[in-house]
Amino acid sequence: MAVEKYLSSLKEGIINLDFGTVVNAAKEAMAAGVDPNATINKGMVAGMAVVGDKFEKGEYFLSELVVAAEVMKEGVEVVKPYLKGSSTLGLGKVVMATVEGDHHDLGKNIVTSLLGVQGFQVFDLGIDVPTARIVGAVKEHQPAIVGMSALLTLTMTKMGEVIEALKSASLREKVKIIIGGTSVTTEFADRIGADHRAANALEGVKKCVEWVTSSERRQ
Ligand code: B12
Repeated sequence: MAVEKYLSSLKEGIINLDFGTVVNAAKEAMAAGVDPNATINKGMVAGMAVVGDKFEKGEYFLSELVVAAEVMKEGVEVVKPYLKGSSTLGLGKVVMATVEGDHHDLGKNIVTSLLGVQGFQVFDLGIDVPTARIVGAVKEHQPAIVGMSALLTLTMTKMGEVIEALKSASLREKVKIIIGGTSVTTEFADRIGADHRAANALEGVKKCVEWVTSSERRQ
């Protein structure tokens, strides 16, 4: 089967909320040696974008979003072991969280997996994480990088709150801050004083590697 065929099965499987199609297409794609990053991004994430559009148009309801997310999680689980990296490098620590009020974690989980295989030690605080907990984790783990995810316009502002709290705790200068999520823009990142807004997981991970392997490294 051509690569496009697997990717379109994955995309359609997510759109149709079809666990079987997605899990089988993911397994077959891995067996055929398809790039795992493409499998996630050009297959499943592409399908999820359509699900989001359908939700916006009122064609899908919250229940469909919930199922689509579960289908995607199962698909990503199949692909995870095939994500390759240089995990022996020991690139440093990253504290990662979806900010308070926000329950979206598919993107954050992909970033966390990719950072892990790349050689970072990731402390994933999960979803709906209060600002104080993120600051506490930075104090405790002393990471080189803090990653935050938010998909709701309403919760994005929490990222700025975290940055202000890190400043108050005299921790801001000790970390690089990367943020991501569909509604997050570069202008927003600049406004709140983040170091980088990632367009997608791969680009974000590349930036993290660049930070810790360049002279900019802060620890
Ligand atoms: C799946 C989904 C859900 C699922 C989430 C399940 C889960 N476990 O994550 C559920 C059903 C729970 C959900 C709930 C809601 N959702 Co919702 N959801 C979506 C949907 C369809 C897909 C999001 C997704 O997972 N995409 C796939 C992942 C892989 O993409 P991603 O998150 O963008 O991540 C990528 C990049 O952004 C980046 N990235 C993300 N974070 C980070 C962080 C770092 C550090 C880095 C480097 C990179 C990075 O890397 C990832 C991979 O490349 C989007 C639509 C959309 N187009 O985004 C709506 C969407 C985000 N939801 C929306 C809404 C409104 C809601 C609800 C309020 C609905 C309701 N009425 O209750 C609730 C809010 C719940 C809450 N408190 O958080 C709106 C948000 C509108 C807005 N601008 O505020 C959207 C845009 C839908 C829409 N078009 O209206 N949702």
